[in-house]
Amino acid sequence: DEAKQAYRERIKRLLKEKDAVLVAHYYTDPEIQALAEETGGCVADSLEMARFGAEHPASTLVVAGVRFMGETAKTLTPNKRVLMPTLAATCSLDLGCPADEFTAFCDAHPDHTVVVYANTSAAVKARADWVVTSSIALEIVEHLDSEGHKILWGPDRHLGSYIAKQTGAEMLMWQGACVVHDEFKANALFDLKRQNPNAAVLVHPESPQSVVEIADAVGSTSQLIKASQELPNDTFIVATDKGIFYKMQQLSPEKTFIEAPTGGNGATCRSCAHCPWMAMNGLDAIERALTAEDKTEHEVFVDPALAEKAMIPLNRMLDFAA
Ligand code: CIZ
Ligand code: SF4
Repeated sequence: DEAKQAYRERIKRLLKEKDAVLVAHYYTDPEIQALAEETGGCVADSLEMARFGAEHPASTLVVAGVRFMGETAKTLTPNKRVLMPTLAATCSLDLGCPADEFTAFCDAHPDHTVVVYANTSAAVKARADWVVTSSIALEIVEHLDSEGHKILWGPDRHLGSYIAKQTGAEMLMWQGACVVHDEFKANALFDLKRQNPNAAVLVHPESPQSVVEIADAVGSTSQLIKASQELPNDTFIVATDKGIFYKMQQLSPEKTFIEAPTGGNGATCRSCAHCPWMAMNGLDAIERALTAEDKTEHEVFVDPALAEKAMIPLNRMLDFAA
C-alpha cells in the first residue's frame, strides 16, 4: 500500500545517503527480503550474511535479523558501523546459553573441543574452538570426529542430536532449543503428509527428532531452499520459519508450499512458525535505525577484546567453508 511504498522509497534513499547496505535473513518478513534484494543487499542464511557483509564495500551494514547476526557482523568487520532495526531482537538459543554458565560447562570438560552454533553471543563464541552454522555443522563435526576430537556442543540440543546421529561423533550437549522449531509436531505432520501424498517434507534440524525422522530432506535454510528447487515434487510441507516461503516461492512460482503444523491446531502454539524476534524487523524499524540521532537502540558494539577471541573460531568456520 501507499504508506509502505513511502517507507521503501525513504529507506532506499537513506541507504544511499549513509553508504549503507541491507543484509536480511530468510526468516524476516517478505517485504524486508524484497527490499534487501531491490537495493543491492542480500537475503541469506547467517553464514552467507556474515560473508556478504564482510566483503561488501559499504561502510555501514544494516542487519535485519537477530542480535547474534549483528554481533557476528561487527566481530568480523570492526571498522564498519553495524546497525540493526532493533537490538531487542534476540534468539531463544542465545538467551538460553549465558556465557558464564556455558564457560563453566566447558571448564568442567577441558578434554573436549568446544563447537558452538552461530546462534550465540560473541561472549559464548569467544569460549569456543569452532563456530558452525547449520549449513556447515555436519561437515565440521565429521572432520573433528575423524581427527579423534571429543566434542562439547551448544546450544541447540535437537541440532546437536541430529549431528551426533549422522556422524556418530561423541558429543556432550548443552540443552537449548529454538522456540519456533521446537513447536513442530510429528503426529500432525504425519497426518498432513498422508493428506498430501505427493508432497515432500522439508525439515530444519532445529526441529525435534520425531519431526526430522519424517523428512524427505533435512538441512539448513539454504539447503532446504535448494531441495525445494531440485526435488521433483510439486508440493512441499516445510518445517522451518515461514519467512522462508518468500524465497522458495520466488524460485519455484509453480510449486505449492504448505506450513508444517505446530502445537495443537494453533491453539497452543507460541510462535506459529514465525520467529517473534525476526518479526521485529519492520520497515519502520529499519527507517529508525538509519535516521535516529541517538543510535543506542540500533548500533551493535562488541567489546574489542571479546571480538578478537570470537573472531578465531568464526574465521576457522569461514576458512573451512571456503
Ligand atoms: O534458525 C536460525 O536462526 C537459523 C536457521 C539461522 C541460520 O543459520 O541462518
Ligand atoms: Fe533463534 Fe529460532 Fe528465532 Fe532462529 S528462529 S533466531 S533459532 S528463536
